[in-house]
Formats: sequence, structure tokens, C-alpha cells
Amino acid sequence: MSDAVRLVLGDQLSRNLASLRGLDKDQDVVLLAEVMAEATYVPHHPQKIAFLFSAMRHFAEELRADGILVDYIRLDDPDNTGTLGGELSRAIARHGACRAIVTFPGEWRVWKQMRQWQQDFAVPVEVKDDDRFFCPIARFRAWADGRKQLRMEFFYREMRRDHQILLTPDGQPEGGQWNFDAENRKALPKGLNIPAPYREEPDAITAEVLALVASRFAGHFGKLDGFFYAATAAGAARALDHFIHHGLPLFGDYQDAMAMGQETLFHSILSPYINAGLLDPRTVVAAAEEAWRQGHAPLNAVEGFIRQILGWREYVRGIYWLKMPGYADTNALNAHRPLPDFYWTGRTEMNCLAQVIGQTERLAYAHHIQRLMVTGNFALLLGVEPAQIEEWYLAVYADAYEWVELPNVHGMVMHADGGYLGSKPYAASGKYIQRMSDYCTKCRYDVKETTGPTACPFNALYWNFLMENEGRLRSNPRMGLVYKGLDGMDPAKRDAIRAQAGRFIAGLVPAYPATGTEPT
Ligand code: FAD
Ligand code: DLZ
Ligand code: SF4
Repeated sequence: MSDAVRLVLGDQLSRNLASLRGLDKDQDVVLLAEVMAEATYVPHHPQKIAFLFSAMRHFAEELRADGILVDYIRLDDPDNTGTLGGELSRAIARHGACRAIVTFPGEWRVWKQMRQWQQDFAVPVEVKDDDRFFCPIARFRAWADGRKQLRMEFFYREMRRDHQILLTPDGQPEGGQWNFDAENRKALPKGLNIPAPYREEPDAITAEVLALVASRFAGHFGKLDGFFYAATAAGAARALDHFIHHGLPLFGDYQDAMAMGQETLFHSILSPYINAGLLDPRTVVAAAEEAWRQGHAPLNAVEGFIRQILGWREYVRGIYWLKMPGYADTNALNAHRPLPDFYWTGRTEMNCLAQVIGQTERLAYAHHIQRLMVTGNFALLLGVEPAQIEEWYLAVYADAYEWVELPNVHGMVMHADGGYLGSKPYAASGKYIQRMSDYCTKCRYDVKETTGPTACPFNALYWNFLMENEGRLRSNPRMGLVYKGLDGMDPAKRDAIRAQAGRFIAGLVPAYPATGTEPT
């Protein structure tokens, strides 16, 4: 007989998790469960599944080493029901528990299940707030309440004030400005020394999980070779330390750059650890601020990095919980084209897309501008149905959970929320990719051409996007300049662009739903 079964989900691997507080080592049992439902609700990248299963197993070992009773259900346990609810229910019966304690989840889908458990189970299911964020959901609601338009920049300033981050003693922003982006976003100079990303060799637990994942999820997009993620809080702390010393000083300058063979540049690759609970965002922000105060990194880099976590990460979570479940169903640009098959294979002659999808397949990682301005921009210009591109992003990145993926894809990339999250779509022609990367130098297409057999497809798609969405976007004050460009265009050129885009779209092969691969 035990008092409580305390459930810990795969992205809740934090020792200070709300559902672990007040744990009685003599009375309570902690439950972790590897279940097929979570591993397949989208076809997750095998490295994402391996990272989480290995991190869950390491976490269970750490709890046991502290004398905590842990019930760990492996994927291949013969009695595994395959669902979180099934496993929690079995555990309650097995341990004769009088209650279950869970922490608020990261996805609406799981939250719906938890509410169902509260109705169905014979014992009470207590749901604790997930307080591993700077901004409680209620605080975000209070901030958003009554505002017609939400803007990250203003939310971010409130977070800086609330949490006393990068502020002078009299409450002003350090350096006299809230935002130093004007100093960031440089193109990458040749010959710059770029740090290798932090990597850990798989230990015995990870090796066992890699074998399991290889045998059970072979059909999912993504390679397992070269797996480099750490699987413990200690490993995540080492990854943070590596980034603070090697990446942070130039993080701001080259935040938006992209280069062949340099997939991670000065980025931190910390999102899988932060999102799974191995690294507290408050620790990350404090380490970055301290690096600036000690003179190890400049303010433009540190402010820019902190803004991603204290600003964007908290802002998208706030929007997710404010707007769900309806948020996922909007389609403001009425986009209905299918996702092209090359998103699941990387086989395309467009070098920028082949590079980003190829590295995604190898690493389960791409940095922000690659996600936004290459795979995202292409889906926006093409008019892919939001749900199809959302499923892709949720599946292929090691850091993907719906609370963070959906606002970024649905709002920031696809503008499917009509401009609630961001004021205008980030639509761009091939020129942007040429400016920020070296991808175009090795492409079969010519980025300077808009029509003709060798023209960069992004160019015709860009103008076609503006024409197709004229009724919806022309009145947007931030789109005035681009529509001026369209107005100045000769009607014959417009027709030629439309025809070029039409031919290109007609030649695309749609992906098969869900796994993206043809059933065999
Ligand atoms: P860095 O560039 O080193 O940034 C530092 C940290 O800031 C990140 O680790 C992350 O925690 C946070 N961050 C930065 N940008 C964002 C953002 N826009 N939203 C939320 N947090 C941010 N991030 C996810 O964690 N999961 C996702 O599923 C996800 N999907 C995305 C989909 C699209 C289309 C886009 C445009 C962005 C998405 N992002 C997502 C945000 C961002 O791309 C990743 O957080 C970042 O690339 C992770 O790499 P990093 O740790 O090296 O980040
Ligand atoms: C992503 C994921 C995967 C692949 N597998 C599991 C699992 O087997 N068990 C588990 O508890 N959690 C898993 N997760 C993370 C959950 O999907 C995540 O907790 C919810 O989506 C809520 O964010
Ligand atoms: Fe991409 Fe166009 Fe450049 Fe080719 S030319 S890499 S398709 S932007």
C-alpha cells in the first residue's frame, strides 16, 4: 500500500518538479512510463525518442539512488498498455494508492487526458501547476487581458522588470536599451573560428535505448548514427557551460547566419534539455547574465540570448495556453496545399532546403533562422496546410512539444492566426537566403532569376504568395512597401511569375500523411 503515485512525464525530468514536492519516501511511488501512444502521436525523430527514453531512465536511476521508490515501465514490458492513462491506472491499482499526483502537461492533448483521468479514476488525481517557467499562465493572461494586439517586445520588458534581469540598480535596462538587435544579424565572415557543439558519447543506458529505438522506430524520419545529446541534468549543465564559454560571446553577431557544414554556429543547442526539464531556464538566464557581468561576453550577445528564453520562450507558451484549443484550427491565409514529399526525404534540388532538411535528419536540430526562413518560409510561400507543416515540425526536432512548436509554426511562420503572435508574415524571396547563407553558391537554381528553367523557386513563389494573399495582407501597414513593389510590376511580368509558380507547384509531389513515407 502506498499513499500517492506521482507521475513524471518525459518532459518533466526536474528534481524540483511540482508533483515531486512533499514526497514521502516511505509512502509514495514515482511513476515513469515509456508508452507507444506518446512515441507515435506524431512520427518523432528517432533521436528525440532516444534522448527522452534515455533521460527518463537516467532520471529514474537518480531518484532510486536517493532512496525513492520508482516504478519504471519500459516500452517493451509485456504488460505495457501503451498509454499514459493505462499505466497510471495500473500503477494506482498495483500500489494500492489513495491518490495520484501529476504536473500540468505541455500539450493540450495530454491535458484533456488528465481531465478525463480525474473523472474516470477511483482515486483523486491532483494536478499541480508547472512552475518551471518565469511566467505563470495566470500572469500571462493578466498581461494579455484587454490588449488588442500582443507584442513579444513589451511582454519581454515586463519579464525583465518582474525578474530583475539585465537591469541597473534604478530599474533601467543595462546599456540604456532593451534590445540590441541592431548590432546583431551579421553575415558570417570567411575563416571565422566556429566552436564545435557540445557532445557526449552514449553510455550503457543510452546505448541500450538506441538499440531499442533502432528496432522499434525504424520507419520514422531521422538517423540515429552520431547521437550526441546528453541524457542527465549534469550533462545538460556541462552543455550550458560549454555554450557560455564558446558560443555566447558571438551568439548575437551571427544569430541569423547559415552556412553549409556549420549547422550549429554560435547557437546553444540547449532547447532539448530545457524543454525536457534537465536544465532550468532560470539557471540558463542567470549564467548568461553573469557572463556579461564578469566581462566574458558582450551585452548585444547576452541580451539577445536572454530575450530568446525570457522573451520568446515564455511568450509562445503564454499564447499557447491563452488560445488553445481553438488556436490550432485557424487558417487565416486559407492555405490548403499538401506538404511536399521532400520534407520527409531531403531530396530536392533546392540546396537551402536540402541542407536544412538533411541536417534535421542527421541531428534532430536546426537553428531558428533555418526553421523560420528556409523550411518555414517555403511552406508559407507555397501555402501548405498549417496542420501538415505543424506535424512535421512537431516530429522532427528533439526539442519539439506542442506548447512551443505550435505558436512558432502556426503563428510566426504560417501567419495562420491572422497576426495574433506576430504582426506580419516573414515572407522572403531567395535574396534573403543568399544574404544570410552560402547555400545559393551550390544550388542548381539561380537566385537572381525569377522566371525561366533555372530561376530560384523562392522568387516566383514569393511574388505569387503576395498576389494570392493580396486581399488579406495589403491592408497590413507593415506590408505596404512590398505591395508597392508588386504595384510597380508590369502586368506581363506578373502573369509570367504566376505561370512560373503554377508550373513549379504542379511539379511537387505531396507527402503521404503522418509518416511521410509510402506504406510498404
Ligand atoms: P538558441 O538559438 O541558442 O536560443 C536559446 C534558447 O532560446 C533556445 O534553446 C530556446 O529555449 C529559446 N528560444 C529561442 N527562440 C525561441 C522561440 N522562437 N520560441 C521558443 N523558444 C525559443 N523551439 C523549441 O524549443 N521547440 C520547438 O518545437 C520549436 N519549434 C520551432 C519551429 C519553428 C518554425 C521556429 C521558427 C522556431 C521553433 N522553435 C522551437 C524556436 C527555436 O527555433 C528553437 O528554440 C531553437 O532553434 C533551439 O536551438 P538552440 O537551443 O540552439 O537555440
Ligand atoms: C515525446 C515523448 C515521447 C516520445 N515518449 C514519451 C513516453 O514514452 N512517456 C512519457 O511520459 N512522455 C513521452 N514523451 C513526452 C510527452 O509526449 C510529453 O510529456 C507530452 O507531450 C506533454 O508535453
Ligand atoms: Fe535556395 Fe534559391 Fe538559393 Fe537555391 S538559389 S539555395 S533554392 S534560395
